Amino acid sequence: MLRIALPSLRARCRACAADAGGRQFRITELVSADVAASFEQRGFAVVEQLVSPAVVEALRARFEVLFDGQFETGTYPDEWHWRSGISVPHATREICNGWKSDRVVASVALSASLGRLASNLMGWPGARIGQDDVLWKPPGGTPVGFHQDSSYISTQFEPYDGNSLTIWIALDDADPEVGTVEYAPGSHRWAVDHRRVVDDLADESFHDQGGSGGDHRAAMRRCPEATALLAPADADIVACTVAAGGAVLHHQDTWHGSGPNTSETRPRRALGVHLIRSDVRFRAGDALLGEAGAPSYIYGRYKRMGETSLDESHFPITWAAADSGQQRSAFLDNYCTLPV
Ligand SMILES: O=C(O)CCC(=O)C(=O)O
Repeated sequence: MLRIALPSLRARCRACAADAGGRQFRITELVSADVAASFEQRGFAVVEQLVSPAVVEALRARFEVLFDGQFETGTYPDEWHWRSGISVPHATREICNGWKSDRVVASVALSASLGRLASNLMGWPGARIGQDDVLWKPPGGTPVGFHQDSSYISTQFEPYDGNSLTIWIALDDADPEVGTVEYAPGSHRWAVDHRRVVDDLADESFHDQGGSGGDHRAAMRRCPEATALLAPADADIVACTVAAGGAVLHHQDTWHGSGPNTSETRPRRALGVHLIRSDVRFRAGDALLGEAGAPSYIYGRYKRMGETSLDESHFPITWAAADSGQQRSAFLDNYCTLPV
């Protein structure tokens, strides 16, 4: 059960911060009671105007640069799916942990505002980045296979329940034509079989773009609840229409993915920010030693041998409550360049 102090939630923005050119950078910190209620009941919620137009413009300007392999910090991102001249042009493009390569991406993904928003919504003492996703679905772009973020994020950490949250920020107007994010409402309450989702990780991954007969929702259909609870022909699936600068928040166990971009002209760019509870620990076990239960390959490579604490170099704390005994990782304020 989520610990949401509904009466204390109210729509509020940080005071606008402007750069030397007078552009106003802003990220919403708190969400309305309606958003919190939708998140709890349906497993996702739309937040209009989460970030200001200046933030959208600043992020959009990094896409060509990043996918061209120009990494401002000199550090490669942890994953870089799609390269100009090599990859299929219409494949959906993804960079994971762009925050390590680009300080504009870092400014948003590691902002205290998003960490505070997540912590208030989830009842956490603080938030860390789990990973970011720089997502670019070009005109004609391929679908994203249905999955639960818990299958590759939450299952790596303890305690499991409610330990991660995704904030998907639209950088173009997102609607069904361009393959916006789709959700199975209420699927965060379906039974979660940890062993199954971890074992099936390869099949259910983001990049399984409908291989099973061209159906990008195929992985979800293996859940008994998908047949029992969804209306025939997936009539219950919700494809969220979100204007650029708006966002969708989703629960770690909510089944989601997206269809193809059927537009011939409109790209669908987004920044996914996957935040985790600041006081989680890795599951015990080290994969290199062949130990049972070890974290899987995506996150396990950041685990220190023989211990379960998280390294702030990979999982910086972006916001922490004053009484949490933790604090925002010291290096972030010098590292992040946008005034958000
Ligand atoms: O951008 C998409 O279509 C899917 C994004 C996603 O799976 C996520 O942010 O968790």
